Amino acid sequence: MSAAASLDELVARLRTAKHVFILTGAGVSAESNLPTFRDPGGLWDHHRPEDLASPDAFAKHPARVQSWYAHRRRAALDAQPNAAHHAIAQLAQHMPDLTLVTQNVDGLHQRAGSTQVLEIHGSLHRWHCSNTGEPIDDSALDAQLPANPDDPPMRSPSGTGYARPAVVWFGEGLPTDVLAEAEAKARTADIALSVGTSALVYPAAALPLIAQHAGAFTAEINPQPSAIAHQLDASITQPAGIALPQLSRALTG
Ligand code: BJW
Repeated sequence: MSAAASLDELVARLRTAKHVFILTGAGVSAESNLPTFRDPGGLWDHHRPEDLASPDAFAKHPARVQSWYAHRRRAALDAQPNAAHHAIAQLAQHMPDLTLVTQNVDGLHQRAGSTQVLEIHGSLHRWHCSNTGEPIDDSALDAQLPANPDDPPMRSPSGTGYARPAVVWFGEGLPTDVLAEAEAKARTADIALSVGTSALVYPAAALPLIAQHAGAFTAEINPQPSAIAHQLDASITQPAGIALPQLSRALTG
């Protein structure tokens, strides 16, 4: 089926859908110039995940992990939401019930106006003490996070641990309540859309399949078919910043 035919079918289905479920990944922010993880030139092209996005890496070299996340936090704050983020926020205002689940930690969905975003991999914009969990104020981050791996690591205000971002590293559990809500919403969806994710990381990648198993029509929007594309009902091989505004215009214009 062509991308245009899939898009038309999706629009027709969305017109009568009661509950829409959208899962997003790093590809949604690619057009805001934030790199994805696994595309050529992506974050994992330059770094090994186990050196930066794991509890072991943080224990061995907190300043290296902190400085990498400090750079990504700054890049996310400097980036602007793109047409895909805005289209999702607009769609939500015209659908009876839309659940947005994101693997992204950049906060761009919220800045585009989406509310109640389920951040299953956490956020770059919340930091806490690695020992006590005590939240750390933004203003302290700007002043104290190391700019370079060789700078001293930032300790938490209590001094008993280090500042860490509230993101989910490999081997860590996802926030239980957020994941449970995402799974429950997936089970009641009429339509589940997977947008801008390689669908290689679990349990996130299973969410559209949970929706499908419970009876939802499933589709993805991704210029490159993801690992689960062959299992979904439709695949729109376009950038999110092209396909989502088309969907939104067709439904709201
Ligand atoms: C565009 C585009 C455009 C480009 N428009 N698209 C089952 C099977 C196998 C393994 C496992 C399993 N269950 C668990 C595991 C282990 C592991 C895992 O999945 N490993 C696999 C990699 C093999 N999972 C975990 O460890 C998870 N934890 C867990 O399961 O815990 C169990 C537990 C329970 C209780 C106690 C203790 C433990 C945690 C996973 C955490 C993932 N963390 C990261 C880092 C987050 C923080 C950070 O940002 O640094 O999350 S890794 C990274 O990958 C990040 C992302 O959210 C995640 C997904 O990546 P995403 O978004 O899909 O990006 P890419 O780059 O992969 O893809 C981009 C896509 O965009 C591409 O397809 C492009 O084509 C597309 N694109 N431009 C639309 N314009």
